Amino acid sequence: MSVVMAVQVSCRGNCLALRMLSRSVSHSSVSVESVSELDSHTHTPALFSRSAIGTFFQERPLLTNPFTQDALLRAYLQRHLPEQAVQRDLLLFGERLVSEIEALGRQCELNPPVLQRFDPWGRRVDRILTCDAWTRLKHISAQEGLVAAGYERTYGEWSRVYQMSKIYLFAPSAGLYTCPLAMTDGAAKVIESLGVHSSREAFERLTTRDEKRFWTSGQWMTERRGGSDVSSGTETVARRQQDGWFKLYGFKWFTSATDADMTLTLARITDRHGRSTAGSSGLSLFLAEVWDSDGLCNGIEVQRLKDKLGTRQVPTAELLLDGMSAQLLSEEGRGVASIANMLTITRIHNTVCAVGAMRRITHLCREYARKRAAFGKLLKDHALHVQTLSRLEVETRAAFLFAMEVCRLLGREENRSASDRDTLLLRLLTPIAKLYTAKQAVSVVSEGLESFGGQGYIEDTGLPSMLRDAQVLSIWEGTTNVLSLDVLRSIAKSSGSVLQAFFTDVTERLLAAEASAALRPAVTSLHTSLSALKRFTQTAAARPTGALELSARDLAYSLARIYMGALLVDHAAWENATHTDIYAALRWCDQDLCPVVSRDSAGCYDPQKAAMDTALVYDGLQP
Ligand code: UCC
Repeated sequence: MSVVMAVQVSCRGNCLALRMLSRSVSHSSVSVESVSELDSHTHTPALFSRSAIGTFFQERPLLTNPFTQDALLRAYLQRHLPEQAVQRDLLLFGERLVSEIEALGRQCELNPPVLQRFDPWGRRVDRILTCDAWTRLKHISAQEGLVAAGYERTYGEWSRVYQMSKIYLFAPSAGLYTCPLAMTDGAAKVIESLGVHSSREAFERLTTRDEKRFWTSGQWMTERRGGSDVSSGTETVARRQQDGWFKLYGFKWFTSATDADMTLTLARITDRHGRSTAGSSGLSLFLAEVWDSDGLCNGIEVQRLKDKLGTRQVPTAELLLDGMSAQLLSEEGRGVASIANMLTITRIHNTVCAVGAMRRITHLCREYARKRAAFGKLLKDHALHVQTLSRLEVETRAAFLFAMEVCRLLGREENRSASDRDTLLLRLLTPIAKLYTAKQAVSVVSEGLESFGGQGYIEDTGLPSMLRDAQVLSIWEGTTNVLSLDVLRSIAKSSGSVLQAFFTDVTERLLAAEASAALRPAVTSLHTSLSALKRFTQTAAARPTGALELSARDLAYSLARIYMGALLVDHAAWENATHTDIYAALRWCDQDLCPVVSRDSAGCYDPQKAAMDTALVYDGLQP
């Protein structure tokens, strides 16, 4: 059928549908199906007609001010940061998210970046072209102080909570602009902690609210040999120049938000014979501006942009560094330890963005359930449906409190008000929060999409991109297993002090909540799990080689679940807590809070089981 015919048929169909609507309205006992359309010539029932489309359209879930909708965020701030100025700023920011930012984020999804390799006259330019909305989001990020607020420290030790509350609200509307912001924040943190005088201008630009001066930073760590094993995977070399600067040569396999103004990257400094040191101790940290004053790459060839499952809004590129001019930022050979500060910040951003995604989908789901009817009533009146949403809510609340606690600890450290215990907890909890909330985000967003039925699978609702974008959260900035091993690293490096801090902190929170009879089942369950975990960790050192590594992921999960339980209980024991706060704490503690002990009892960390795991995985594999 031609397009014209299709339009004509469609118009006729619409007229018929209108006629039928008036009939079905005036004779309400007559259903649309029973007045089935008769072909006007043959008087036979038509198998399909325009009228069959009907007049019903599902209402879309509306996004309203995400700050005013968020009971837990508001209660948390009321408890810890009840500043009028913060409330006002978040309220206005919430309005701006709905009226302006949400649409920009969507435009970024629909207009992904492209690589312009040559100019019209054949000159190699390697420009990464992003849409106007992406640029606008950069300006808004500066104006709103999304990085700056972390460094202005207006609210002392609560400054990070304030900043991250904004990132949390921003993330699900921001078309992944949170990615460059995370790295920008991380770069500012590295420069600040190294106190490097020569990069003061860079620091000032990364942390300004002036949109014209604002810079974003990249973080180029990943090379072809591996994104996780940075120490042996980094092949890029740095040749010292006479003026003290360096020229970098190498291949960066994944660089995110490559349109950034500057970047931090690792390379091996060569001696005059071209030799360099292998391993972690051979790596140094460099700062480089990405573009020169003519907008041309600084000794960089963009090989191609990556074609990704999600985060399509973000330009992610493969780069050949062919003499990139850079300045040494860290001490020689201290690259990994120096960039670890950046990893802490980007992992915290990752956590906050994961919670932001969970919060957005839970809000959309509950909104939709008030509008969508099935089986004769609204979804919100189906107990099973609401039970499912309530479980998502519990996950989101636990994740929110965890994320905010890590931000609070970071704020205390930066405000120089952190106790030794705070510092130890920050080191231990950062990788745990990142790895656990990333997994939660994928599962909560996926379940959330399901609650929209088929609509959750339809691209132009904007819902599928939420799932695609959530999937990266457990990959970049350290996969779940790499971070689980980082938890072991933090335990080993502190000779177990991070665990002591953990046990003391959880115990104190539980003791403070013991007076509440309503919370007793949760508190008891947490005490039991905590004791079991303590026993496990006390015997861990005596286990056969390899057993500890096998338990690393379950250990991280156990630490996460117990800590999140303690935070939920702590929040629910607050004098202004509500019944829902108590209920959320109880429901969280229904689950196995200490899987490392359950799996240990089942013998999962026995080296013989590792051999069985291998046999199972490779069962049937042909050579
Ligand atoms: O770049 C990427 C994408 C960018 C997009 C960012 C946006 C994210 C936010 C989004 C929001 C929506 S993805 C690439 C990310 N790559 C990684 O995350 C690397 C993963 N690999 C690791 O984390 C590894 O564990 C390494 C590289 C840190 C391990 O290296 P080594 O050399 O094997 O580690 P060592 O030898 O154990 O540690 C070297 C030093 C030690 O300090 P010293 O020398 O003083 O003893 C460690 O204590 O580094 C220190 N260190 C740390 N310090 C290692 N890890 C840490 C840590 N986590 N915290 C503090």
